[in-house]
Amino acid sequence: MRPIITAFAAAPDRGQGQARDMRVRWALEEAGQPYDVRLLSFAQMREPAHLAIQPFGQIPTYEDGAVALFETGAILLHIAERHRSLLPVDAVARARALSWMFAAINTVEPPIVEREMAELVERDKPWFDARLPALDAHVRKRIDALSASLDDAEWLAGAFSVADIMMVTVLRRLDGWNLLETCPNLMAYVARGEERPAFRRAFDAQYAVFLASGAR
Ligand SMILES: N[C@@H](CCC(=O)N[C@@H](CS)C(=O)NCC(=O)O)C(=O)O
Repeated sequence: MRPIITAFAAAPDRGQGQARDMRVRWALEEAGQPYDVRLLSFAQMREPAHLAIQPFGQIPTYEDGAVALFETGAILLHIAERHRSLLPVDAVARARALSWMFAAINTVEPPIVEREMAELVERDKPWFDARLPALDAHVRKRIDALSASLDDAEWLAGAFSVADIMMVTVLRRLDGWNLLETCPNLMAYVARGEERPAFRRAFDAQYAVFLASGAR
């Protein structure tokens, strides 16, 4: 069975590829695995059929007949385990790549999401301007460490891997914040990811959903 993933019927980012289905689409494209997409409204995301797969009522999910998964870390790991090109074969190198994949979602993404949420729900609050520098500093601490670690390497763990799919999609969330600009190697890293044909196919597929929604 072709995998089916879920995605927003109307993504709040207006097709910029920042919703988390983008990382799943990209992994499937890298793997050469065709897939179908079930588009969900916010109301459908709260319905029992979706909650049975994603208990928090979020996207994306992944179903392939054998498994029904939520959480992009679990989904990308599952895809990578089925398509050897996405993780090193050597056990030690594989473990290192997985460390980076989890660092992307567990260490780098949280302060980025915290800042996004503040922009979204606290922008008009009296404390917002005072809070912003601390939020930025938390993000900067993470990206400075990442930048030092990546140094002049092309990818995080040797050859391109699922870790890079996760990290590049996480860093793309910084678009428009002028925080990556002091780390030229990370800007080049994100650009390298975005230049991959599989990234472009994934991006175009989710952008087509935005165009079809008529919400220009
Ligand atoms: N940790 C989850 C996060 C999923 C998530 O936050 N999805 C967002 C879209 S990118 C969502 O569904 N937001 C709507 C909501 O939380 O109600 C994962 O990595 O899959």
